[in-house]
Amino acid sequence: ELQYPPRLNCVAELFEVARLRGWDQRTALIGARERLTYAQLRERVDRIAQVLRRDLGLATGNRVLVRGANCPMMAACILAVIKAGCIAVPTMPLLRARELGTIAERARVDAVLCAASLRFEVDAMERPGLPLLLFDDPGAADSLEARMAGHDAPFAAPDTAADDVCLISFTSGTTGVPKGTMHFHRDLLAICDCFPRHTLGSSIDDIFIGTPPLAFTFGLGGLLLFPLRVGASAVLIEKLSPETLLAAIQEHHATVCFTAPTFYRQMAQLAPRFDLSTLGRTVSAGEALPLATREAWQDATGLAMIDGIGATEMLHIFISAAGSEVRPGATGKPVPGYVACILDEDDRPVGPGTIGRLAVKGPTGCRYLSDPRQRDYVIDGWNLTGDAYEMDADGYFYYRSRLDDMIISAGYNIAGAEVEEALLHHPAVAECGVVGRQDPERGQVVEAHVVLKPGVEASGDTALALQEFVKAQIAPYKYPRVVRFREQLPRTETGKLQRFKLRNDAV
Ligand code: 3SK
Repeated sequence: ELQYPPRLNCVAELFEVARLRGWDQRTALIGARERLTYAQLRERVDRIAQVLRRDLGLATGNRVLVRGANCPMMAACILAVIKAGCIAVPTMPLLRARELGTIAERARVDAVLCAASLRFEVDAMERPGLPLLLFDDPGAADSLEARMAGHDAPFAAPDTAADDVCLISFTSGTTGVPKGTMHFHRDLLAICDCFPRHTLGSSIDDIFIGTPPLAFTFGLGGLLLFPLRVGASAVLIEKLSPETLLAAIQEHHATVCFTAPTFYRQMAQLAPRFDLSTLGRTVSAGEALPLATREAWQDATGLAMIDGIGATEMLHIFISAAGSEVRPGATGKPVPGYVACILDEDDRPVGPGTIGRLAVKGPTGCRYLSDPRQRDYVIDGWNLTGDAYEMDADGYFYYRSRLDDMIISAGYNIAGAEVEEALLHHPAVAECGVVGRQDPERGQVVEAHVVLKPGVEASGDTALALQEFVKAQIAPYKYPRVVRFREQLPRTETGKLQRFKLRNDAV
């Protein structure tokens, strides 16, 4: 059982621990243009917090939308909003004005902190009177940095409760309808004290690196909170590609990497060109990890992947496995602090070997911001993540599909992920997504959307070869009766495949 004091500001607590443990001169954040020690980051956070409270007149509980790519200033803004007793509403850099406007309205934001290079969409939001401060805007008269210069550190955090909301994280999920999820001060510490402590095994010597935006809780935890909790360093990369990530791992001697399966799949091909010898742990989340990707990464680097399932609603990873606990094909076991079970359609737990709805309980949980979908997500204290899973007799959990991705064809239940897994083993396939297409005879048929590797012809013969290949690997009734070739697949900004767009032909 995790215990936190009833009065708590999680950011003040992170920095106080860092000060008491003597980490002030250690490197906290490494960006493209600057490197900050713990003391420098704390001072920056304190100055921004004072701008928010004193210049903008914000009060405890006010909400601040933060927009920027992964860089030390973006990290400092998120931390400062929370330390100021306000609620951070971080947003993904690729969001457009309409999406930002919806978030600003739903979260009832009181101010905006935005990287100057991303201001265009904020300006286009048309919310007159909403205070906006820009950062990374050299030479501007009224930038955030100019305001910060007018304040002295240190800043004493206002009194907040452990279960005051400090973060509203929006998820468009894979359905495209955004939901705000609210998280408490104690939640942000709890995720640091679960997965990284018990499964990942993070330490002060670690150098964290990866791709998820800080505005996505996968990145907020993995690239900011987890390192800060143990006195480690994080490399924040603004311009990401498989090559730049591999080069940065080599340059900064990174030890822990967080990214999604698609990135690992691409990196596996390029890995032999880089010295990745410092890398000890590679975490995959954000999407189910296909076995083919796990194997390709392991063959290329010798590293066993740490798979994990998390959710914005749960803040971070709650089922995972590392080291000798890894069982290929399984996501893992509940991270210490969490419990999980499989429920049938009547919300009754089922035993090993039966596919059902994943239910999870732990120190974090779903609290939607005024959304009727709360009723479906939390039942009797259990969070229903929307995933179909199966447990084995040893307590390992196996991903089967998203519940709404289960294809029912001629009476068979077919998990799209299993067909994707089979297709990904074919050497011509770069990426694929499998959905059910309505069919008058079979109810639904399996439809595969395939991105081919460069040089492979998108022809009827290739489609036939893929169909035969799948039939040879898994039960033949699961083969894709329809194969459609695509230049690319529709993904959310966090890399999740948007199957609803494939189903609706909206690609
Ligand atoms: O959405 C996810 O898949 C996820 C994974 C890990 C940590 C956090 C999140 C939201």
